[in-house]
Formats: sequence, structure tokens, C-alpha cells
Amino acid sequence: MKDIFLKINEAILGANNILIATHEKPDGDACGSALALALYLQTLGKNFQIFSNNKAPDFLYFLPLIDQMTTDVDVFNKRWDLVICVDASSTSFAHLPDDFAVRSTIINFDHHATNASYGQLAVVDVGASSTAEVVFNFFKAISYPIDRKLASCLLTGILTDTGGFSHPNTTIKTMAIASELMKKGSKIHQIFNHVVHNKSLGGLRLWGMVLSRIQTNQKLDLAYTYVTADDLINYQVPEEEIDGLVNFLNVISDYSVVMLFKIDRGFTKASIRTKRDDIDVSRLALAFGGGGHQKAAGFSLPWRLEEVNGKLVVKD
Ligand SMILES: [Mn+2]
Repeated sequence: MKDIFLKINEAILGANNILIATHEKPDGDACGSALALALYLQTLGKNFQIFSNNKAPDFLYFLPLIDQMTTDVDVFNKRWDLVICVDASSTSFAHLPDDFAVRSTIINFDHHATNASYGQLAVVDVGASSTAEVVFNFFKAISYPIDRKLASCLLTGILTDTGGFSHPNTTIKTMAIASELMKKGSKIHQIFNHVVHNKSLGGLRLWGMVLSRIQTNQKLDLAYTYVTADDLINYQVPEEEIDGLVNFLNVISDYSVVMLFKIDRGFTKASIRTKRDDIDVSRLALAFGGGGHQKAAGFSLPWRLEEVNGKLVVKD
């Protein structure tokens, strides 16, 4: 992998104007990886911008340069020598316009198995816990000295994508990299406070409400519940406050599969989790046109569900 990393670095050194793009609704890994690379470009004195179709969640605003992330599609009208995509399994997931994607030189850093290695220079490492881990390997390959700020960006990506080192993607390598990032001065407990211990009072009350609605299906060995767009309005919390709720449901020990329905006006999104090695929830998601991993998957339905007499029914 070292050769391709060196080629990527040559491309970066030879470019003046560089666009970093990441996926819609950017998470800790998307932002952490993008901002780590942005810090590098800033040190090199490059002209750069960072694009995502949606604003980063508030709890990530402790990260350096995050206020420079833009959702303005005007970036696609500018001339870029190079586009670096991070954590985006396709150019459309990064919202690059088709014609723009075709005429641009693209570097692709990712760890998703569904990434078809698009772009002229692609590093898709499905064995990596996170794109942050891939970007770390890039900096190691080019012998770039990682400082505390950059380490915090990468550790945020690793911490969020591994669910605080608890998901099965956490490897010996992941732990070694996290340890090295801590040696650079990054404080893991502070990052954890930002990305996990960040619920508001309204958010906790909403979680309580959603937990009180849990229903079960013995035959399917399933526990499920739902949250609606109106709930978010009533409790005055942004959508990011329900991040982690489906993983919290998964702490249940007397059911094998858990599901959280997010019900919006005209559609419903379902997230599925299991802790068991012998159940593949991505197959259930696939049956409804969704996808994901063996233990974490999801799908969308073009209907609104509503609770009637204790049962979730299709409304429209
Ligand atoms: Mn990721």
C-alpha cells in the first residue's frame, strides 16, 4: 500500500487547488478524516475547501477547521486540480455532480466494502476500522509528523466508527493506532465526552420516551421501537440526539435482534442491530431494498408508520 500512498502524496504536492469531499450527513469518521487531511493541506499552503451535502453535527465542532466545512454546491463551479473523497463509498454519496466527477482527478480514501475503488488513486481498506485509520496509514507512509490536533481528528474518526472500541471492526491494529494517537497528546476521554456524553436534557427525555415504547415479537426474537419527526419537534432536539439510540437498544440480552424506526412525514427509516454472530441482519435489510453489515444494517420505506392500539401500521 506504501506505493499508492506515495503516489497520492505526489499528486497532492503537485496540486494547488484541492477539494476534500465527504458523504452526506457527515459523521465523526467523515469529518475527522476530512479535517486531518485539511490540516495537512493547510501546512503545505494549499488552497482547499471541504464539502459535505449536510452540516456537521454540533457535537463535532470541537474539531479544528470544522467551521471551514461548506454545504455550498458552488464549490463545483470552481476549478480544482484534485478532489480527495473520504469515507464515501461512491461519488454520488459525496454528492459530486456526475459531470464534475468524470472530469476531476479523484483520490479515494475509504474502508467500506461497497466502495468500487472509483477514482484515479483509490485506497479502500476494508480491514480498517475507519477511514481515519486509512488516513493515519497514509501519514505514516509519507513519514508526516502527526501533531496533537491532527491526532484528535483521527482518534475521533476511530472512536466513532468503532462505537468506542466495542464494534467487531476494532482490531489489534486499531488499538495500536489509537495508542499512538494518544502518545501525540490526543485526550481520549475528552473526545468521548464530545462524541458520546453529549445528550441534552430534552434528548435524554426523548430517549426515555422511545425506550418506554419498546414492543417485542417473540416469533422473530425482535425488540423494536420508534421515534417520529414530531417527537424531535416536541422535545426540541436535533436529529443527531438520537444517534446511538439503536446501539443502546442493542444492549438488551433477552432478544436477539433490535430495530428502531425513524418515522418522518412520508417515509420511514429502519435501523437493525444484533450482537449474535449467527444472525445476518443485512439480509433482512436487503429484503426491503436496504443494506449494511452482518450486525448493523438498515432500510427505508416510502410510507409513514403510525401506532394504532399498540401496533405499528402503515399510514400512507
Ligand atoms: Mn467510516
